[in-house]
Amino acid sequence: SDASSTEKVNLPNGKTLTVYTGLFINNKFVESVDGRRFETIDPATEKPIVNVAEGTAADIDVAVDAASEAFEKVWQHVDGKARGRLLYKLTDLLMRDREELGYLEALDTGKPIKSATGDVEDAVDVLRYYAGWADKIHGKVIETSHDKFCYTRHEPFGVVGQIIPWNYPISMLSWKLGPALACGNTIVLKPAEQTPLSALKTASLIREAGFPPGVVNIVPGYGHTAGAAIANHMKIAKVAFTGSTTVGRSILKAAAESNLKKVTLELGGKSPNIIFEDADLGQAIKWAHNGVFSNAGQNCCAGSRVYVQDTVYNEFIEKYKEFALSKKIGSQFEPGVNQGPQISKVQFDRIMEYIQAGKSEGAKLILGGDRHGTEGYFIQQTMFTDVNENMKIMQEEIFGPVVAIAKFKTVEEVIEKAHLTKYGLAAAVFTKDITRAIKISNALKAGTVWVNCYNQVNCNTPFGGFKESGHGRELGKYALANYTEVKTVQINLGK
Ligand code: TXE
Repeated sequence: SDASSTEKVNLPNGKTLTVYTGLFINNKFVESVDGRRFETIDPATEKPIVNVAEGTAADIDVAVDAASEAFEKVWQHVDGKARGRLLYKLTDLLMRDREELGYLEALDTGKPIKSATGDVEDAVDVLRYYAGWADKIHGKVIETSHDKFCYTRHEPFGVVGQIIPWNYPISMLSWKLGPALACGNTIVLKPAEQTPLSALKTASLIREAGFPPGVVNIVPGYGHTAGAAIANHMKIAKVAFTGSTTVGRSILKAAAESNLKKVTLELGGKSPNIIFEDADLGQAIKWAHNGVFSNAGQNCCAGSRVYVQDTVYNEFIEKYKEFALSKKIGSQFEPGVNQGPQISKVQFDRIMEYIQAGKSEGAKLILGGDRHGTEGYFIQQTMFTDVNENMKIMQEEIFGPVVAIAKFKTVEEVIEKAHLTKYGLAAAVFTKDITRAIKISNALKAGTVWVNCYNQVNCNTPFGGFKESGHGRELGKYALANYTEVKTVQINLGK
């Protein structure tokens, strides 16, 4: 029974949630090998929610064995149609429990309940999309010569490892589980230590949907222990990671030094958002705000460098500030809240250091710059102007509600400046001139370019980074290539 692995948690809005707190291995919630547990906290109150079982390398071994046996004995014999049906069943259960999952996600991440519930719905979209792919994954017949018959098969790897971050816990879960399961792999996944709860609740639904034991294993734990064990594991054939560029680099190293497992990485960004004088300024402001402040700035594709053409610069800044002031900061369950707390004390401190760096390097603070309130990891919406590309706040990913606004004159100048970071995840351009929009989109070194919008990510459009923002693409048909090996079969029909 799960009795020892669930707890009741009361929410400020009077609701009570059942929270799963064990490691999920072989369709059972279990304690960790060494019995350790760690706290997950509510970032709006800084108070612990529950203690969750803490997986370490020994638990990853157990989970990999489970996943490996499930692959060999069961999952590789389950055809695409049946895999798709299981994924669809899971999405039905996620929709059934959507409200509860939204509350759980809001509680664990601090994000407003509306955003959290939206994330659950996005995750369902992604899983449904990949459910549809499960029976459409196949190779090709390739003509070679008249006395040969040659075809390819797109085969699953077997056991794949997946490590996800805390900014969009349930979305990241869906981006990882969907394509891996559609392609027929079994999984050992580690959620971020800050946000294990929605993944564990989803685990209970995976079991309820009827996935065979061992197909999906979810092991909460820390990065340097459980995460590193996944990256180093000799029996994991592929690892997918979303998180910091520093850890992404260490995962690539671990893969190189262990079994050369295949690696996909979705890492940080410092995305430029370019606004021309002919843009619809009201629209540009709305999107530029959403671009950096949504999810309290904890967004890998955040448009944290806003470049505004000199002729509309002053007007833009005034209106941008005014728009920001119309937004409300507060805890998850307060009505009408737009921005919640940062995820943790560590992130809060890191962001405050960046704000300090901005000030001491001579940028002009025109809004915010301080904590919001007295309890919880809330930070005011913060805007800097008078910045240049040498400043820390123009080079490094802040991952908080902080935007740097710069002025430019010409297209050539702004493209050159846009490229002066090591990242290349996303970019945006605002203009009514279609030729200019297309030429700039072609020129920008970024995995996604938005024109007259921001943060538009769909389950069927590829997402990933140029340069040090990552390896490979997630979402869309492109993601399937990350979860299959291609086998060429040559048959001799002659002598
Ligand atoms: O990330 P970590 P952190 C960026 C963002 C943020 C910074 C630090 O700039 O300020 O990273 O955040 C696991 N081996 N992004 O420290 O450490 C960890 O347990 C294997 C961008 O939280 O990269 C968690 O599950 N795994 C980003 C996951 O990696 C390890 C989202 C992410 O944590 C590990 C989050 C190790 N040695 C942060 N160390 C995005 N691209 O969206 C940690 N982990």
